[in-house]
Amino acid sequence: MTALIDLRSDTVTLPSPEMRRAMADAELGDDVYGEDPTVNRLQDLAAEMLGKEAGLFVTSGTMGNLVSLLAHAPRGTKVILGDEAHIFRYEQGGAAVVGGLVYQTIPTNPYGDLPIERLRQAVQRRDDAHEAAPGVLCLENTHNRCGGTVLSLDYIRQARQIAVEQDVPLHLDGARLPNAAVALGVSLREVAAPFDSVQVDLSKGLAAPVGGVVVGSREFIKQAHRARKLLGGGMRQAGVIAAAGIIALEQMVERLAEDHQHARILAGGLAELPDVVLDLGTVQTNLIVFRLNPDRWSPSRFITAMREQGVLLGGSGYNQLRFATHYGITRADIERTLLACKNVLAPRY
Ligand code: TLP
Repeated sequence: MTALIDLRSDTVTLPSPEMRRAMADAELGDDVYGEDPTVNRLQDLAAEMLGKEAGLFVTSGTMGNLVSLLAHAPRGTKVILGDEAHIFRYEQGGAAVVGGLVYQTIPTNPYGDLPIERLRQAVQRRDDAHEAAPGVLCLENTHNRCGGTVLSLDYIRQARQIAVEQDVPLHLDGARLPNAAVALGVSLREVAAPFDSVQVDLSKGLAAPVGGVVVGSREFIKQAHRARKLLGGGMRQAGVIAAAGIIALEQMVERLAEDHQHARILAGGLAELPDVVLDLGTVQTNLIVFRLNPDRWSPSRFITAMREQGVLLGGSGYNQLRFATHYGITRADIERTLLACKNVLAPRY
């Protein structure tokens, strides 16, 4: 019996042998006292690689986004973000629940950017007692529900300009920022530069078992650190997991190119099969988001049929399906996945 090929998410990645060794050997202390040398090293490394003053280790991408929003925006102000943003769709409205913030969504373009004019209107400060004031503007790069699409540096700079004009902080949900940097062929620092704060996940394509980092100015990180404690995110000998995060940043960024290549190969073959609706233009990194002809397939029937062929994939929004390529997936796995898709969608050929 061959093992299942798990393409549900890049979160299923297991730590590399180097990570496991680093975890076993990590120097530890109590991080609530700021005394875990490995956590401190990870935070400094992340800040350096992303070109910001300071960093903070967090338990997850969700916590990274939430502490950022809480640190930036006073109660009663608006979180302005896309209607397909992970923060809006998948994080339980945490900023409203915990921080008394109001979400204002903007329709998302198919490749994950938000129309610039809508963005300008949303962040406009008006002297009007009816309205909640803008608190923070959020972008997502790469964009999960749009299929791992990458925001251009030019677009990000335009958004930056608008945020600066209105004095509204700009936050990036950069859960997959390293994928964006590799796809653009630039450094992490360049993608992060226009943002006041960035959260980057270590446990997705970079394959660490747990956690993410938030980076920004020293003052911002001070506030984010307070918010992390409020949320119960003050971990003690957290260096055990931070050690894997260091390896993730040092060793696992460049190899994302391989995941992107695997995604292109898989998407190219998939798009040729009957009943598949897939815009290959969206396949810019490691995610493939597609639909099937709804007259012939429900997403759950396809997921079940693929499982019987030994391949796991997931849903991604209404009637959409998703494959995610990642560390541990080989070219042979991609060929096997394509064969499984053919067996399910075009059994006669
Ligand atoms: N995304 C997960 C699921 O929650 C959908 C996945 O499998 O893709 N921002 C973005 C853009 C994300 O894709 C995710 C996770 C998060 C934030 C949250 O990260 P975690 O799961 O670490 O809280």
